[in-house]
Amino acid sequence: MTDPVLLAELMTLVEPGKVLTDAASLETYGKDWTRHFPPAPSAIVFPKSIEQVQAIVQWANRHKVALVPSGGRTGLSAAAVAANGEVVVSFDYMNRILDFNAFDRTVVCQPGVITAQLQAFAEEQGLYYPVDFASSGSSQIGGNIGTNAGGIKVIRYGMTRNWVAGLKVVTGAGELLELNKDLIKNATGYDLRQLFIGAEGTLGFVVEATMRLDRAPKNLTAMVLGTPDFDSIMPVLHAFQGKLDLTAFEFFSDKGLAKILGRGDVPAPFETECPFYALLEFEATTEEVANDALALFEHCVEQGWVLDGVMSQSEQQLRNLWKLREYLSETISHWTPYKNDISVTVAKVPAFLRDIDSIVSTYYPDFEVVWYGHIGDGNLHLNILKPNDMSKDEFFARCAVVNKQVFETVEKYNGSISAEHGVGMTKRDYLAYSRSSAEIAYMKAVKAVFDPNGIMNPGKIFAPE
Ligand code: 2HG
Ligand code: ZN
Repeated sequence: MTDPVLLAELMTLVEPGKVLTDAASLETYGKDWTRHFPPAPSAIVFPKSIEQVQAIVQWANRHKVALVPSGGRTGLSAAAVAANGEVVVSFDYMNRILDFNAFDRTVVCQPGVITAQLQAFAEEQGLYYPVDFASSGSSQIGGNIGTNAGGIKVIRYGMTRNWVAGLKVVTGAGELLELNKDLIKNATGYDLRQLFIGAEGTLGFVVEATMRLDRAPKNLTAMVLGTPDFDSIMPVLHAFQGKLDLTAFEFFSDKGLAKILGRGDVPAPFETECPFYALLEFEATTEEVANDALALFEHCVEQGWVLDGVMSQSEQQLRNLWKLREYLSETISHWTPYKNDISVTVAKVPAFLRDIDSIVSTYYPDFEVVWYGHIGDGNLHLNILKPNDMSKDEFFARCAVVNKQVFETVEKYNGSISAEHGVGMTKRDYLAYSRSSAEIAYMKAVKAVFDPNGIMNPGKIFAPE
């Protein structure tokens, strides 16, 4: 869409200066954190109101122009990449918190509200917004809803889905819908709100979201435990979960730790070197809880599941321990990693990881492989690092060859090819490993209902027809 007449019409729908076509803006707003697809949007538009979003969608329908939603652009599946001349709709100027209801503990957000902004707002009210991840400083609520973002607290609080009380959406047909009206109980048929959560902008735009808050956690305390092998991590999880309400249970490998320590700004948890590390967190509400945690630690050492460990004694130590896990994705991004974000049910994790690990060591003998993830949710992040002397294209091509084996294993274990990063463009060709053909046909039919002209983020989730 480079037609100047269409562009001029688009400009009349928003405030002056809120359509950009300069090369730097196209490059910036045309992509997310993935590096597979070169951005090539034709324009970026910044609506400031629901009415303007509706006008943009109606304009796109009239002229059959494809639209790509854009939030904080921290996605890892190229769902917010405009690689084919689309118009990017950025929510940067719809970034206000509109209302707070202390009784319902709900906050009405425009889609461009940054996750950390909502977290800070909740804290000011003595409450808590529990969906958290390393990119919370730039990711936006609309994007979190579009991808049903997960992160590091899912084991206790679930995914974004659990915290959406109500939504206003503009469908691909240009209609404004108010979904669920912020109700807790609402047994009136299909819950269309849930359909828009995780839809990656393929059905319409989220233009307002009422988010729930929770009580603030008390005295969060973290432990980092070193294990002699991967198989020891799951009994540690089982032992701690049997006694404590964990708010997180994460893991990372020695290679991941080495990369973090290589930064020079994060202290090592302890001296003993271990192949794997678990990071767990709980609310140490009483001394008894803290003593229970220490007794569990000793039990795990006696069983041979844990070689060494540390428990945070202050907020500063808590923050430092979290850096070991939270800084991983950003730290290894310098090696242009090839990413997989796969999941199985928790009980299947050890056998599944063994199978995947043997594929990885057979096919990638010379590549550095960094494992980490939300192991308490059955979610593994498999990152293959690019050797310095290999081109990006050759590296991605070599990694892609192994996808078949990896995803066949995911299928064998009834798992997911994308646990929390979404499908976007990077995983769309592999959807059939996680969803049956009948299911995919129903999904496409649902899209056609909300987006009859196929203008909403085409080529995402499903390959273009
Ligand atoms: C995380 O858990 C994010 O840190 C990013 O989901 C995962 O970089 C990754 O592979
Ligand atoms: Zn993750």
